[in-house]
Amino acid sequence: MLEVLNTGLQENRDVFYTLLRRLFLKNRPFLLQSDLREEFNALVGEYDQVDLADSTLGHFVSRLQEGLFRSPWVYFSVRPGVARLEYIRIHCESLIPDQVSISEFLQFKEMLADRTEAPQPVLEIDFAPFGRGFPRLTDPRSIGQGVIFLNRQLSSDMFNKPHEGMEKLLHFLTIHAIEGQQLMLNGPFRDVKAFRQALHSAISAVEKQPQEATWEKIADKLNKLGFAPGWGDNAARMTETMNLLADILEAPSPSALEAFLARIPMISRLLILSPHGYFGQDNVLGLPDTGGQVVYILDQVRALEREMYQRLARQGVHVTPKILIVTRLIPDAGDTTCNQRMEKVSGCENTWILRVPFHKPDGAIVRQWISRFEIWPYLESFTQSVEREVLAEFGGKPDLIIGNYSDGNLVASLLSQRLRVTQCNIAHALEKTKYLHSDLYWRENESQYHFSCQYTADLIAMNTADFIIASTYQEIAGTDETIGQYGSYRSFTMPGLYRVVNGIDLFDPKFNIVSPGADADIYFPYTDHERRLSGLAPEIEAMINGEATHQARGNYLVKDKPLIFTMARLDRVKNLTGLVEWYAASERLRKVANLFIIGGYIDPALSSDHEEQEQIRRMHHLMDTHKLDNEMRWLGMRLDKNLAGELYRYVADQRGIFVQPALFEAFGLTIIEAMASGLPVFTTRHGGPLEIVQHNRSGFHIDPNYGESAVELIADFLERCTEDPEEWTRISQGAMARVEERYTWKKYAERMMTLSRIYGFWKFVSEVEQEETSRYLQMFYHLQFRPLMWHPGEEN
Ligand code: UDP
Ligand code: LCN
Repeated sequence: MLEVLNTGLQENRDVFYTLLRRLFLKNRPFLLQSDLREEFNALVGEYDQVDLADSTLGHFVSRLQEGLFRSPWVYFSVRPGVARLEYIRIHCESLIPDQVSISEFLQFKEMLADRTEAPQPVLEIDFAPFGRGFPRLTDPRSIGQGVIFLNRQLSSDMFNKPHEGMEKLLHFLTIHAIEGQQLMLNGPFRDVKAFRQALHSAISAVEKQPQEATWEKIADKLNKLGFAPGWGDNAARMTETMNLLADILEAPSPSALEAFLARIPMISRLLILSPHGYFGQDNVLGLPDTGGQVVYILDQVRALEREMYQRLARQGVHVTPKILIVTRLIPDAGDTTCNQRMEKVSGCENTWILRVPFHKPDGAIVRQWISRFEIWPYLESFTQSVEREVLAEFGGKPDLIIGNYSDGNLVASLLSQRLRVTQCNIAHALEKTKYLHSDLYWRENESQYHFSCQYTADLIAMNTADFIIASTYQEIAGTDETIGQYGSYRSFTMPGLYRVVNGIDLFDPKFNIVSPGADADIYFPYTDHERRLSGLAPEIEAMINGEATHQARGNYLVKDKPLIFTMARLDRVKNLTGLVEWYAASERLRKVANLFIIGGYIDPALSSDHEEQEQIRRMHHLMDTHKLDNEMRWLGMRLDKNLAGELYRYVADQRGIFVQPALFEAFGLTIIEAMASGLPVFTTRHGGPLEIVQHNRSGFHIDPNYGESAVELIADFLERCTEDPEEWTRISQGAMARVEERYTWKKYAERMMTLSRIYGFWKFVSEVEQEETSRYLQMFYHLQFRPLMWHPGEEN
């Protein structure tokens, strides 16, 4: 981008000079992309030069990410494209730009934040050297398709170094066992050549059998040849699997390797970690820190268990899979089941929620719910208890550990390092992009949010993970305009603590996009009359049109207007109060629709979360000031899933819409639930929803920072629909089709099980090389994370 700027300067030096002067006049050390663009656009208007916006300078400005200002210097971070960042500094008078390193850029930033004249010595974190020698993607468009790349890499390694590659594969198959049962091969084989001969003999032996013959029928013969169970549940399947391996030995191809590895029975014990919040099956959704992650995991395990059963059975392995979801036991759990140690997951055969309490340093159990921002001090002893309990419950080690969110991923890191088990991370939402400058001004936020712990834990967890599942592409790499959630961990600084110059490599093949689904048994189209739960209609009618109670405020005067519906945890970032403000200010909206909100409590005294309490008070304040009680209804209650599903459909029956106004939304399960029900959605363009919804086809994007435009868009649509009902149907059908095509748990489970096998194999073949990273991360954990864990005054 330096060259681009130089050309831009040759063409429009005067404009750039004026731009910098104006930016300096703002007197703000840190300017964001929006500030920089806004000022440039104002200049474009003044200069009245049509082509200025399309000039080289215009292009440069459009790629600016951030500007740091301290006279006479300006430092810019520039984003030439997705997943790329460059740093340029320029003297405001001489206008001579030069490229600077990320380290220099961050040093300058620290000086501005701390108002110092010289950079302070601080630990610099750089994970890049550990990645040397490991394969990396190169095309940003391939980010998030790591497994495809890895397969290609593994098969080409085998092709180029056949002897070494085949030896490793052979070794892997020879020591492979689940639940103590030897599978695939029991050898011994002198070398690869000897194995190849044995494989061909095995294939001819199996081919002679009737297609449906089981392993037991041929076991004697195959055992003698060095084979163990796991090849298939009948002769036909065994032949296929053996032939896949024969193909790989002959000429390894990515597709054969993926197909073969996907068949190896590797996963029968699955450990899922989700410590924070209220993890339960009833009465919890909408409580603080308790939302999509719980829904995601409960739906995920149902799909995964089914897939695990099927895959083991197809390979002829008679083992009952078991899944444990480990969360925190909360003795004072209100009307939830979070005080029970074990809870079976309904709809599953052998999947359990196992709850393990948090302990204080004196050994006492922590009795009450604590915010996800406050749980860091408890995780280490929690991990130790979890290890003990899980080994006992499983009767051995798990085959795969899946962490969820920052806390679960940290525990997953600690456990998988100790037990040497494949680790998968799911972030759900990384907090860093939600709060502006939360890294730079970490000290200011420390007492409330403890971001220093959280970001350190995130760095450790994402670097120890064997693979990472993201729900969307933008979660990893962002868009043309915005940095992705993982992207925000590439380089950042927490002044006085440490500076990160290479925190995570977005081109690492560990990243894979596997999107969650909406439970198709619950969230189905409003047109599917046969499955509708019509018995719930009176309850829903009372929820919408009933009297005001301790759980409901507002009562519609005109009852037949379509509803603008939203439902979320009452968290500031969800911006439900923002939606109320937009509605209150818009005559047009108030005329065509009523507003219906589900979230939090009506009585702030019932809430134990300070952010939620503040939002509850704000909601009341808005309803009072704008006199909304006749046009808006707010419910502070938890719905069970069936009721929620029927409610979406009920709103659709009346040609309503669903609005998701969050300032940032990592993914947004409510959005796909509403869409699956056939409800047109208007959803924030900040985060995953931008990718879920195709604007004006399966819903609409709104920008919560520009409430007025959002309101116009919604009002336009609702007015259009009154004139032409087909308009509503067009978007409704688009929404249902989109979910069916992209967001199903069946697809999720198939992908997930294949990935866990391929990354499991990759971990096995590359374990020795990863030792250095692991040692460095242990040091980072002990020297950085542990001292941050306890906060002054909290030890007791
Ligand atoms: N939900 C609910 N009742 C509420 C609030 C939320 O049942 O009062 C459910 C909602 O149906 C969805 C989940 O909780 O399944 C919220 O997930 P989402 O991804 O939208 O947001 P999160 O809370 O995870 O940020
Ligand atoms: C957490 C969030 O904030 C949501 O955006 C996601 O949909 C949810 O987790 C499930 O991954």
